[in-house]
Amino acid sequence: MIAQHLLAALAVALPVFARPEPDLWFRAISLANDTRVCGLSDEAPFVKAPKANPWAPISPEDVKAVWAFVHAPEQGLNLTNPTNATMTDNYVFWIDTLHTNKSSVLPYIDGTDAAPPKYARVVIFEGGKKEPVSQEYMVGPLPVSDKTTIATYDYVFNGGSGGTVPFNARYYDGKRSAGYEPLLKSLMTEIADITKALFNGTYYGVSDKRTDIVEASTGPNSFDGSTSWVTSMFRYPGPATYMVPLDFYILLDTTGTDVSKYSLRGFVTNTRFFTTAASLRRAFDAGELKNPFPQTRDNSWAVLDHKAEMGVRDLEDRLAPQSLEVGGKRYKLDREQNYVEFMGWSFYMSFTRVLGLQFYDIRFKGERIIYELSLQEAAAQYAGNSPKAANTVHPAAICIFEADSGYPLARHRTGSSKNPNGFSHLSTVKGSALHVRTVATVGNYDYLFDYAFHVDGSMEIEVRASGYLQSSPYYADTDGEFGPRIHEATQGSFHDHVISFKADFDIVTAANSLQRTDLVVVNQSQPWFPELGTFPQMSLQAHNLATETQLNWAPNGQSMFTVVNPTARNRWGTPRGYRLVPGKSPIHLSIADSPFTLHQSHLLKSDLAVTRQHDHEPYANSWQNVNLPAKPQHDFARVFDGEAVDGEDLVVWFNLGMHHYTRAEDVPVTLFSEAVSSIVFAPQNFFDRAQEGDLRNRRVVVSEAATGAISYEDYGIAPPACRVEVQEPAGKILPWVTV
Ligand SMILES: *[C@@H]1O[C@H](CO)[C@@H](O)[C@H](O)[C@H]1NC(C)=O
Ligand SMILES: *[C@@H]1O[C@H](CO)[C@@H](O)[C@H](O)[C@H]1NC(C)=O
Ligand SMILES: *[C@@H]1O[C@H](CO)[C@@H](O)[C@H](O)[C@H]1NC(C)=O
Ligand SMILES: *[C@@H]1O[C@H](CO)[C@@H](O)[C@H](O)[C@H]1NC(C)=O
Ligand SMILES: *[C@@H]1O[C@H](CO)[C@@H](O)[C@H](O)[C@H]1NC(C)=O
Ligand SMILES: *[C@@H]1O[C@H](CO)[C@@H](O)[C@H](O)[C@H]1NC(C)=O
Ligand SMILES: [Cu+2]
Repeated sequence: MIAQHLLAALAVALPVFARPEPDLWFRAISLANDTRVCGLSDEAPFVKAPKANPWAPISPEDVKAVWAFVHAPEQGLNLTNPTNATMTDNYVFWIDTLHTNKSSVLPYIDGTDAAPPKYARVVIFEGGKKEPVSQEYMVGPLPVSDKTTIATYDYVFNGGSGGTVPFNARYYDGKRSAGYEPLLKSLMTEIADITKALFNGTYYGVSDKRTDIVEASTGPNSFDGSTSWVTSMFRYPGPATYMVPLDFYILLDTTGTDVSKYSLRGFVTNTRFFTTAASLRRAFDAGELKNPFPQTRDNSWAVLDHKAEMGVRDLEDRLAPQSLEVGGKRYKLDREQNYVEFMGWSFYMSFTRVLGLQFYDIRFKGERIIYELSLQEAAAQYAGNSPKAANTVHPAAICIFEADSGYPLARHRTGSSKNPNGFSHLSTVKGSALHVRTVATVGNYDYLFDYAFHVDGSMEIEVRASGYLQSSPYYADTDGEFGPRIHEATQGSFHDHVISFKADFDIVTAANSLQRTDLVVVNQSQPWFPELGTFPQMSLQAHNLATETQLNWAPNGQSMFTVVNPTARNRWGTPRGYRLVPGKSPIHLSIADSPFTLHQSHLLKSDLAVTRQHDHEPYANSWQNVNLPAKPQHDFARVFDGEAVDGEDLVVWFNLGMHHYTRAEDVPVTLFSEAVSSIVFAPQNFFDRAQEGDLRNRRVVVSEAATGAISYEDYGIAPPACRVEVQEPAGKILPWVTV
């Protein structure tokens, strides 16, 4: 194991020479015989964060105190405990940490001001009001004291209604679903004989023992909050329920709080729409409804587990390679402050319920690169379906580790040993990165977010998705138009995933510009080649974007986008910057004007955007936009009001994602290996030279032709004299799944 790990770094040095350098091999092998055990599970060294983390999530005690504060009768909120509440009561939906204003953080983090006060963000579903709404509040300062007040949280939403969302557009939580369940139950009971005959399944209500199909509703539930509806599909239950959908849908009108007014909009099956149970029955009685591809009740084919029937592969009984921090951990942590230092990098982290993991004050060698890096939204748009927004990331699911890059950071051989007096000089530098990794299970998919801090000062963000397709029943007549058939009765619905991020770059200072450098072909003539006349040449034409704008990566990569500090120059006089380098699958949403996403998530419709930083514009989106595509609570498009961004505090927004061209290999689940998208932020004249010369994890081998002597330099960095013993953590979690 250890030998394998070292050789990944060293193999590059060896093939140049006729014989392997004996010392290297010996060191690698001798590890196994050492008596001391490598401290692989040692704690990372402690480092005290320079300042207490001003972005930290509010404590559980604060959440409890805020809970008590809003429930106190003197607040007049007339709240019912959620355990007992129905959709027509007022109850707390969630309590989270309020985004801290940058303007109040900077004087603290960069100066001598006190830390800004913390606030809670509270969502209260106010179904018990005369005009029922969902309302966001801010409660603070925290901890709760007699100075604490409650106010509506309006200033981050530009849709015109602040933190208020009409009842009809409110998120469908369990209590809202319970409101339409009686109607669903009665309609589905009325046609139980039909669903039984067609699909061998019946729905008599969610808690009825005879029910053997599950209802799953999809958003949006409203366009503008004036009406509300439910679109439900049915599936067989089980661990792989997403993969066993039935060709049966029901649409309900669920406008308002009076459930006696809820009604049927219609049934869909056999790609026909029936507005009444009677018309459905007529078609059924006439023998017009069919189920040519019966779904299987056996989920086992779609469960992610070992399939012995697929056979064995030679040597696959051996443990696969592992990534081990054999030299001891090379990063330091202040766990209390969520602060990390690694090879010149430093940063703080925070979490919120809505946005998950966030990074703040990302510096390299003491200089700020990014003030805030945060996820904004994870959306999926289906061909013929609709988006689901992410709103939960479990803060415990975070992992920090350093790993081999899998390639040397740099390598070069120079000189020649053919010349009798010559020599050959081979140099390689170890490549590695600190990874901060988090996995969020959002419905049918597990998203793996990986933030890699490379030793050269570049940073890579990568998102992978694995999990069940929101598959559809197989329709023989669609000819793969919406995705291929992937099982007897299942079709893999083609769809887009788009995941948006905010990167508030502060290259050295807050005053930055987004520089666009176009690689253009120009006609030139060169006096020393008169015979060529004019001929095409490549040239670079750079300019800073003047105002807020949304834009796309250029075809063939013929534009470079760099966030620069126009007044900070490197030694060679060039503005210091970080380049935005599109990585794997740099895409945006395919449909710009779908009614299901109309004004709901404008950022998803371009690759990039640049805006001016404002305390009242911390987000690209609102989590409650999902049911307001026609009249969003927050419309990212409205942020673009012509403000200047050249030499200003700017924010870059970008998307990762994939057009999910579904395939049979999405069974049982989509693979992380293929469902991946990434971006790199790389120094672009930020420094005077590459950030590798100060690394001692490198090897230089010089061979002299005349004497045949080989000299070897390891800069004192040798493998530790210890024996690797992998201890499986409690619960038999194997090393490769402890992400
Ligand atoms: C390590 O120990 C094994 C088993 O005792 C022995 O066969 C092998 O030669 C030793 N290797 C070295 C490099 O000492
Ligand atoms: C829920 O209602 C029951 C019956 O009225 C009551 O006994 C109980 O205390 C209530 N629970 C909460 C958490 O308010
Ligand atoms: C308090 O809320 C309940 C619903 O939970 C509602 O019936 C009642 O009218 C409300 N009281 C006031 C004073 O608004
Ligand atoms: C019909 O569904 C039931 C479960 O409700 C199952 O036990 C039975 O095997 C199914 N029949 C067929 C023919 O699939
Ligand atoms: C270069 O000159 C050629 C010949 O005159 C012309 O066809 C071409 O369009 C020119 N290209 C550019 C980039 O101006
Ligand atoms: C943050 O800034 C906004 C806009 O200037 C302001 O309205 C708001 O009160 C500030 N929030 C806090 C918690 O200070
Ligand atoms: Cu997908």
